Amino acid sequence: MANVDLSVPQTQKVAIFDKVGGPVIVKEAPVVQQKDLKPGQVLVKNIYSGVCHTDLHVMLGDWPLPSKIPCIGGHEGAGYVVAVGDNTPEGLVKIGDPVGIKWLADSCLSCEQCNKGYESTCLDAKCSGFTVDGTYQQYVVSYARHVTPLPPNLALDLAAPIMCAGVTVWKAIKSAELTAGEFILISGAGGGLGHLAIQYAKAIGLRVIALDTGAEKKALCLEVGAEAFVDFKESKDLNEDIRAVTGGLGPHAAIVAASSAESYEQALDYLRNGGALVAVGLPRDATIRANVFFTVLRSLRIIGSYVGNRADAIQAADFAARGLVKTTYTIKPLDQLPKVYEDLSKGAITGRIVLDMWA
Ligand code: 8ID
Ligand code: ZN
Repeated sequence: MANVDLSVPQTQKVAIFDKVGGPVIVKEAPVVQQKDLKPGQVLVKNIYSGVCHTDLHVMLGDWPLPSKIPCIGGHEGAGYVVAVGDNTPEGLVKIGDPVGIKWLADSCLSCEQCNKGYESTCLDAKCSGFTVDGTYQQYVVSYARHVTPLPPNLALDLAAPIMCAGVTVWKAIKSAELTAGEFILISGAGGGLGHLAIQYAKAIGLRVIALDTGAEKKALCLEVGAEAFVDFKESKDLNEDIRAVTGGLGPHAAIVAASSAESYEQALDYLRNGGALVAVGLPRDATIRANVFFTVLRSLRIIGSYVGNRADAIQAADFAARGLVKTTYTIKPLDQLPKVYEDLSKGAITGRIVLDMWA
């Protein structure tokens, strides 16, 4: 943290949209000052933010739930605490701490869902870049009890994408309840979530099959640990090609982390009996069609997995700090965000884009 200026200026750069569909505009805006923070809130000087496809869905109004308007998107932040609200409980954070800001900005921590560890389904959950302003700004108001303490040896540009892509796929993989040596298929494997999912799965001894398209994504997937790559655009018979690379029976689980509705279409077909479909990708107007007879007779499991809790985030960051998981990313300045959205919508981004909030 050497030489980081922890003072709080009056104004900052933000990327904001004020109607569904955009445009996203980069402009100067006020910084919330310490005296205006509520108890429990912290101000984070944000250094990097990953760009998740979720932010694009939010801006386009792809989902049945609308975001706040106007909205500053972003939920993969990494930076330093620069102010803490008066009467915030002691011991959670202090000025200068490196912290991550995830999608789940806050939850009540006292309801049944929170007590069981399902913090993301708390009815009082606040979501960065959706129901509260997010990380496409230089100074973010977040919540002391939910920011992620970052390992001091994890560089902030590597930490940022872990705060959504990393924690989400780590939780999703755990939800499938597999054993080392079993096959897991990652759909959307060359994207931000997918290429990290390959690495978390490999790190716990799973055998990974990557599903995506194009030579660049294939190269990345194989480089980060997939045993085989199936190209969903080239394949004449997806079901057969996936079964073939898993010794005939299909994977024990499929994490669907693609942003298209089509990616859900055949997922139940290519699973092994007893297999788990873990739904992660959130395309517009998508449905999982499950034949009841075969779901029962093949004992298939269909699991929805939504980000992760505080412990999942700490675990996910720990894998990254130990070098077991490393995001492949390109750094861009904040004012490039509209172009990044354009590329994301075309499926033209391999790995992640990380925005340098100060470039
Ligand atoms: O908590 C959650 N469930 C959660 C958290 C974070 C993100 C869900 N998400 C959702 C996002 O909202 C988005 O819908 O996961 C999805 C993927 O996010 P991302 O990784 O940030 O998106 P990306 O980098 O654009 O990667 C998507 C990949 O999917 C591939 C694309 O080629 C791209 O590499 N893909 C597509 I589009 N269709 C495919 C298909 N039919 C496919 N891969 C395989 N089969
Ligand atoms: Zn995300």
